[in-house]
Amino acid sequence: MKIGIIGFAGSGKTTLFNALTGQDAPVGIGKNKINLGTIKVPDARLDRLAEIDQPQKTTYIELAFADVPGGRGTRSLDPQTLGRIREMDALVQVIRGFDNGGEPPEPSAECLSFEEELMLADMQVIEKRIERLRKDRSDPTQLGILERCADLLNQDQPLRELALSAEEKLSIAGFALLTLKPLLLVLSLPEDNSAPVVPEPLSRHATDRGLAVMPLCGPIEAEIAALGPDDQQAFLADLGLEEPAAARFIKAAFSLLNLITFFTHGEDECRAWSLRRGSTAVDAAGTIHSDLARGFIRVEVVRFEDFSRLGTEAKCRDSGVLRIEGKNYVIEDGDICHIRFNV
Ligand SMILES: Nc1nc2c(ncn2[C@@H]2O[C@H](COP(=O)(O)OP(=O)(O)OP(=O)(O)O)[C@@H](O)[C@H]2O)c(=O)[nH]1
Ligand SMILES: [Mg+2]
Repeated sequence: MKIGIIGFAGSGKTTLFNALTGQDAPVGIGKNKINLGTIKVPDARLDRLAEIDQPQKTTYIELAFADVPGGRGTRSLDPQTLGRIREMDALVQVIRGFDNGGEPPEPSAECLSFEEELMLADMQVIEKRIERLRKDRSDPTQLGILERCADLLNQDQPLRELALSAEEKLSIAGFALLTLKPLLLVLSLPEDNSAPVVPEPLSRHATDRGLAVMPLCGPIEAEIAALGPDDQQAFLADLGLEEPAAARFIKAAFSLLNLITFFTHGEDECRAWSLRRGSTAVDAAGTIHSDLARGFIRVEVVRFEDFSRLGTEAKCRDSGVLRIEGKNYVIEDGDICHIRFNV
């Protein structure tokens, strides 16, 4: 899962990147370099599985972050930056809410003007394609979808607002449209002790768009991330925070992307996998390996709670909590899956 940290220059992207990954990438405007990092998603259920199985390897879900530098000025999204953003599965837009000695922060205006840039970029891609399709008439269905997209953008609405079926989404997936990507807003706050409040205009805009806003103070969170676990707890308690930014962020990202966790386990490896809510057993198999999806026969499913209580697969089988499901079974959060396949 690739998450792009985007926003205008100096909004606090690299600082957030450091807070999430625990890295020490240089902050300051104009460090025109992309920073890449991953975090493992802590998972108490996976820890419990590993405690029971004592596998050689325990593999957590990983989130990959790319801190994409913002250019200067208002038209900051050059083709190279846009190209990088297009590769991402989800976007986090950082909005400056702190004073930097220059222009006072205007979170809501900043949010809108960045959104405009993304919409403009989408419009350029769409218009070009529409023009071609009108000429060569090769794909009337796609043309229809893109015309609906263009109408919406002309009304200053991001494409996320458009009700597209899964099939329609697939038909235009190749364009990697930016305002179709799931988006989380992060408001970077002053380093004083004031409560983390999202100002009214920004929260109204976010509500209108159905977006969540996560307020945080980047430099403080980056400092916390750099501490060891014990010091971290003391520091957080001092600040009245329950969890570091990374943990809050992971929850927000899972809910934004509508993800659930399922598990596979054995003597070799205990592993957590992320999956879109509503996905089937074959989708889960495909997440693990394309061979498993291709040769899928059935899946044996045990709920994490049952396995944790009973301790072995044999006991789960004997007590009737191990189920055999077919390819259309909808995977639930916390399912432990053993996929039977034949290729
Ligand atoms: N008070 C406060 N200062 C911040 C916050 N986030 C970043 N800063 C400060 O703002 C300055 C710029 O932060 P960066 O994280 O480098 O900004 P950026 O968005 O990566 O900038 P570019 O890479 O040029 O696009 C640094 O001096 C940070 O310490 C925040 O949440 N609160
Ligand atoms: Mg930066």
